Amino acid sequence: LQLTNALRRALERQQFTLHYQPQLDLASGRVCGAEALLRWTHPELGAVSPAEFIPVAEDSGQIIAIGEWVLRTALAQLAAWRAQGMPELTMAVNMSAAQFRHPALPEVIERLLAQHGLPANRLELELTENVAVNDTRSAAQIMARMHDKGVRLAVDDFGTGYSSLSQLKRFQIYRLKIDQSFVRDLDHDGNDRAIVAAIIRMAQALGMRTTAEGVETAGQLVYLLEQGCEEAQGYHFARPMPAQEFESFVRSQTAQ
Ligand code: G
Ligand code: G
Ligand code: MN
Ligand code: NA
Repeated sequence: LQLTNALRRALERQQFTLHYQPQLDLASGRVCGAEALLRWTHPELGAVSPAEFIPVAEDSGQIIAIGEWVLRTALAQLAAWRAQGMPELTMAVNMSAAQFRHPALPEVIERLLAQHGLPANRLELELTENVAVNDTRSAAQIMARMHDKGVRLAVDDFGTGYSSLSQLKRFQIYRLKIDQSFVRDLDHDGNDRAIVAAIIRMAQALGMRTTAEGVETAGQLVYLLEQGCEEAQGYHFARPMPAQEFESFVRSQTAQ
């Protein structure tokens, strides 16, 4: 309850910020995208993890307004980067189930893309497997509409939920994000190596791309490259960071 009340004021008191984690194209080694990650700093509670407050915001319905703020802020940032002449980037935004099911979402997204003159395929919506597959008809309709519009759909934390391959194909998923729990022990766990290889093969067979999450070592990166994974993110490259640091990171890379 304390958290719900504090959350209610968080938007108007501007306590939210976004951090951006670079996503790397493995073939070129270049930054090709950013994942927007929500941060909340409360004056007394300090930094509260989204893992803690997102479920609260979902239960209270506040996730709709918070999620819209995230979309608005992330797309405004992407537009600013384009205006500055930064290399072409994709912006990945995490969506919770309630937000994705909300009937106003397509209009919100279409309005924001139009307002900033952004091509729809520069936005990638990250859904968990359960949203992508097990959810209501409205979610399926929203996915179809987003896909028709050109917005990309990514399945986050892939491998930890329940999805059937036929459903994945039907929903026209653009990308599978391989959950970091399979990446963590890639250097020494044969089962994880087999699972990751199988996910990449399957994605290729279904015409989807893969992003590995939580890459922390050069060994993991080498294995992912060998297996044909297209993109990766993780502390090996960079942590989630404020927009200005993200810009410096991209500049230092393109200066090389
Ligand atoms: O970056 P971090 O470890 O703090 O993220 C924790 C969890 O919170 C992750 O599962 C991430 O997907 C989720 N998360 C981060 N930002 C957002 C957001 O803007 N919306 C939603 N729904 N989830 C988010
Ligand atoms: O659920 P989702 O994949 O959106 O959550 C991403 C979470 O993973 C964020 O909290 C982010 O801070 C965290 N993260 C990103 N890169 C790494 C990494 O290399 N190692 C670990 N342990 N966490 C990471
Ligand atoms: Mn994510
Ligand atoms: Na994930």
